[in-house]
Amino acid sequence: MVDDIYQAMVTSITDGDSEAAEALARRAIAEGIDPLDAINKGFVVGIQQVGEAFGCGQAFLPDLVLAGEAMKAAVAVLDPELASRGQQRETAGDVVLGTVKGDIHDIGKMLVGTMLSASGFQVHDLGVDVPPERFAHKAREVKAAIVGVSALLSTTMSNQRLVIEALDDLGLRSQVKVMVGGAPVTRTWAETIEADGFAEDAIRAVVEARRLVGSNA
Ligand code: HCB
Repeated sequence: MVDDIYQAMVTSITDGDSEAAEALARRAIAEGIDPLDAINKGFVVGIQQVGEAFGCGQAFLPDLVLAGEAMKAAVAVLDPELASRGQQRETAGDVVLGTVKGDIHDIGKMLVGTMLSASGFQVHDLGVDVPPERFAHKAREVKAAIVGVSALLSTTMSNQRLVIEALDDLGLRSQVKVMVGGAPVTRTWAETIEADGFAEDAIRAVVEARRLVGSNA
């Protein structure tokens, strides 16, 4: 039953079991399960449960680390499968993506990057703990249409504003759209810092990115 495999995926993440997560991701591909469903109905549900348990003191930092590693192991298997579904499309635009300075969370950013690539965008992932100037210089180098900025901590959210300022400093603000996201980020916050776009998950990030480049690709 498909529901059983989704439940096993959830458990592999809550147990922080990278081997099981990787094996389940491979099984999903072998059984023809949509890789996006595997991520959203299985693995992401697991990481959300770990986050909630951490939030109310029922899980601890090592649990988060193990769950994060398991999540990455699964996504690493599913990523090429997702990307291959978008291979035939024309490039919809270049996107510079990164997690703000001071922040090392990268699972959500990775998913956004995967989905944008699968949807025809050329993604330049700068990784985590990225200084504002690095976003701006990379945007100039690749003539990016969009800069996607992730922040997972309420203490690092304000660095999204600094990325916008860094683009402004290089005279790029009118040419590059900024899309922000991350668990604590809201549309209201996006409007406050005058970002051009906001997305609460990787699927909506694709819709938002298409809107920002004015494309239906
Ligand atoms: Co981390 N952590 N963590 N963590 N962590 C959170 C984020 C808390 C909410 C947990 C809690 O308290 N309930 C919390 C932040 C509280 C706050 O500030 N409001 C927290 C904390 C406090 C910390 C540390 C400070 C803990 C400590 O050291 N005391 C520390 C921070 C270190 C640092 O960054 N300097 C820390 C560390 C870690 C790890 C390393 C153990 C691990 C990260 C592993 C990794 O990323 N490689 C980790 C994890 C896994 C989490 C939780 C459990 C999951 C985050 C995650 O991956 N979510 C998280 C709790 C939670 O969020 N429920 C917890 C799943 C992804 C799919 O969702 O929101 O990241 P997402 O991304 C979405 C969405 O936001 C959007 O699309 C994505 C895909 O659907 N999106 C974008 C994201 N970026 C976008 C950019 C765009 O342009 C557009 C859309």
